[in-house]
Amino acid sequence: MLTRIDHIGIACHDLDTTVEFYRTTYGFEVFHTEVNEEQGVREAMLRINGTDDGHASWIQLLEPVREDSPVGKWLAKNGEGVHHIAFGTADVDGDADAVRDKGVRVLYDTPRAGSMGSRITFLHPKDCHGVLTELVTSATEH
Ligand code: CMX
Ligand code: CO
Repeated sequence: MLTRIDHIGIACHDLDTTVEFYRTTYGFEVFHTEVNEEQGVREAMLRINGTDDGHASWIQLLEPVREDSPVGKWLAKNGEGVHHIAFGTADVDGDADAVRDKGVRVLYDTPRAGSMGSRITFLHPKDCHGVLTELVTSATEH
């Protein structure tokens, strides 16, 4: 069951400059940064609020580490902006299967490694009314 908006993923050219914008404009602080080589991103997680299921909602700022990565390609085509939304669930495997059974393309056979030890998968934007949609189970849920 999807229980929260886990995060909004935002593509940017320069992570440090974008982090500084979120800090000075809204007061959001960086909770965590990492490089995810498999996804081709350097990222910063800004914690926005806690949620009813005991987890949190985040802004995920994404800078590509290579041009041929999903975020690199998207930035070249669209410029900076909202890249994806992510719904949180305690059971990413089960929810991915349920969505697949409804005819939506799930991009990975098995969830992969996401931010902060989470497990993630993606739904094809063309099957989701133009929205790249991520499903995520956070580290403390699995
Ligand atoms: N949102 C909406 N539509 C998107 C999109 C996005 N983020 N990315 C691509 N598309 C659209 C394109 O506009 C294009 O549409 P048209 O054919 O109408 O022009 C179509 O999808 C195909 O796009 P493409 O540029 O040819 O890109 P690919 O097919 O090579 O890749 C996708 C698209 C979704 C398969 C790829 O971006 C992907 O695998 N994404 C999942 C992984 C990811 O995004 N990782 C980064 C975030 C990591 C994290 O959150 O931790
Ligand atoms: Co994400």
